[in-house]
Amino acid sequence: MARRSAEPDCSGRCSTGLRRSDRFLLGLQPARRVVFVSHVHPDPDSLGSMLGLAHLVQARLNKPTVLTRDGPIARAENRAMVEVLQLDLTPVDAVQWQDNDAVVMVDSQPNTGRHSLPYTNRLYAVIDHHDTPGDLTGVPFSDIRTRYGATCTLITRYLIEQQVAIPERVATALLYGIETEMAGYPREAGPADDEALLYLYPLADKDRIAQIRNARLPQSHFGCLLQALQSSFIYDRLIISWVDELPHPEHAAEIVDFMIRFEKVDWAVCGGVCGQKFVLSVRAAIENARAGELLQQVVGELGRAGGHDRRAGGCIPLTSTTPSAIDELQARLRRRFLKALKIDEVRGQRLIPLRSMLQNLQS
Ligand SMILES: [Mn+2]
Repeated sequence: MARRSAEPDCSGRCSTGLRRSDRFLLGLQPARRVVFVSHVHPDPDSLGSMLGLAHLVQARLNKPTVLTRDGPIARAENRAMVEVLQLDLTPVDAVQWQDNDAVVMVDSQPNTGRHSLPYTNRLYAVIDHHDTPGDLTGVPFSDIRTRYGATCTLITRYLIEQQVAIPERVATALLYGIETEMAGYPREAGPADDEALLYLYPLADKDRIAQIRNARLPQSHFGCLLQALQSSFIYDRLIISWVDELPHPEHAAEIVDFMIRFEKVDWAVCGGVCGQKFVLSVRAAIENARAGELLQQVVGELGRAGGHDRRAGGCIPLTSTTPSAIDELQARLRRRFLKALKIDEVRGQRLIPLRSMLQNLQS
């Protein structure tokens, strides 16, 4: 198993003897309020990280905090997390900015195209674990640990370092945040992630976790899934599924999470139109897949992409959503995926043969 090795400087003590969590808190002293931001359509790792850091700031500095969301939260489990844990999230474009607000970005980096925060000049800190490097110029504090499976792991370490007691609600959010980042096989996790999970488990509300994990699905999920199954083509170890219209961008992620379990493939790609954008999601079932880099290469100048070793997402702004324009884009992306994965451009094979689809229609 090529597990992630431990960070060489785990304690993060620098020459001043301060740990990273000390420096993080020290720099927040002049702030009147701390506003937490993350990437678009925040996921459990973002939500857990914001909640965990807000708890640290309240406990250690006794300052008011604001948790935000950038765009809607669509995935059923993520919506359930917000409801079950009663997370109070302010839409990022509705924040009443005040002088002396310090902004802390978690699970994302500035200028990666993954957030719509207009005030990156107010950024005090960036805390993240993504491979997708952003522009950290002028940001006083940053802690980027790409070896960690989750940003929540890093936040849990801050709380342990600062000896701050973790209440049940915060522990539940952090645990679920780490757990979702480690879904799939092979896991993208290391000893630090497992340590954090062990620490949080006795503190978390397992019934609430079960409630979130088994969130009820909207009707649109099944329509997208059917379209994806009917459109899926297999090319060697790759399966590509197109959905005409994605009511929520996160349906693409739900579909690849499902398709990657197909025993004959190592790569699953799903794409579909969501408003004026073409949304892409990728999963890999092999180690050192570098899915984030692969998707960046495939999307190239057409849009933006990023992610991790085995999971990636991207989006392409559309100038036209006519069927022929979408067909053309799909064909282009398919060619690029095949090229990037060094798969001969042969005729793909349908996952579900047309014959059986027609039989179903007739009966
Ligand atoms: Mn994350």
